Amino acid sequence: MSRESTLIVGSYLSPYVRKVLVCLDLKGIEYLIDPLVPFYGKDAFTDVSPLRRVPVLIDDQGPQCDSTVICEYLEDRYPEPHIYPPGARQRARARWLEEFADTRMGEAFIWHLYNELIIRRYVWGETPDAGVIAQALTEEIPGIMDYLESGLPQAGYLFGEIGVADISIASFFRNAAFARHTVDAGRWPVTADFVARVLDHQSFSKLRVFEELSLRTPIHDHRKALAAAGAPVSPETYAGSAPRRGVLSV
Ligand SMILES: N[C@@H](CCC(=O)N[C@@H](CS)C(=O)NCC(=O)O)C(=O)O
Repeated sequence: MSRESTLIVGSYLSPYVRKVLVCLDLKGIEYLIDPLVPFYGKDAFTDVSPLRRVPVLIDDQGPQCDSTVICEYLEDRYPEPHIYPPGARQRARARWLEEFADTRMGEAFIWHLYNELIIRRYVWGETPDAGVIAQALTEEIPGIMDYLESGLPQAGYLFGEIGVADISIASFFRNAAFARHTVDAGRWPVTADFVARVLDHQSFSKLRVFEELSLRTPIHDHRKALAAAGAPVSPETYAGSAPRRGVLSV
């Protein structure tokens, strides 16, 4: 597909958008990106994303919402190279780990850490809730890390080639790093190595320059700065000027 025919709506700072961008790259699908911070979506954003969440993929088949739906759509439409493993059992395991990452890691790493420290401050101008952050750091994240440590491989990826389960898990650690949280490699050495290995894959590492630029640039200047840095920014945007609260709370 040509670059012009696939549009991704969503910021380089979202772990769910990152997951889709890495999968697109692995499959060799070019795309344009509207790097929308979802709270700034104008009315037309609701038409393509009823929950007002990113990512959204829009192509000749219309809009698709939700990173899991999008990755499965990509796998169905462009099977090679595969991002889900073969066989019912392994596929189910990969989907479970993707779900664990998107739901449980999303809750702790995004809503209770990144959202408190970054979104609350820079989108809403509010003070982070120290209690929510402490609970994430002392209870939620250690529980997640213990679970990952017992199931991740000591070398390579989860199911042979890199795939959606590796990508979904590793993606959240980028946002943890944006919130200045790093894995305690002494306590969770397998997970620390795994995350470093996956994030080092070129489909992740090529996004770094755009992530770091987004982090240090005021939200309204993201499009201009990213286009100047060579990101494939779309000519049109779903962004409006004022932020509004999301549809769901987590
Ligand atoms: N299950 C969704 C979660 C997407 C999601 O929560 N995206 C966040 C950005 S990291 C968002 O759009 N938040 C805005 C909101 O919830 O109002 C997926 O996998 O795509």
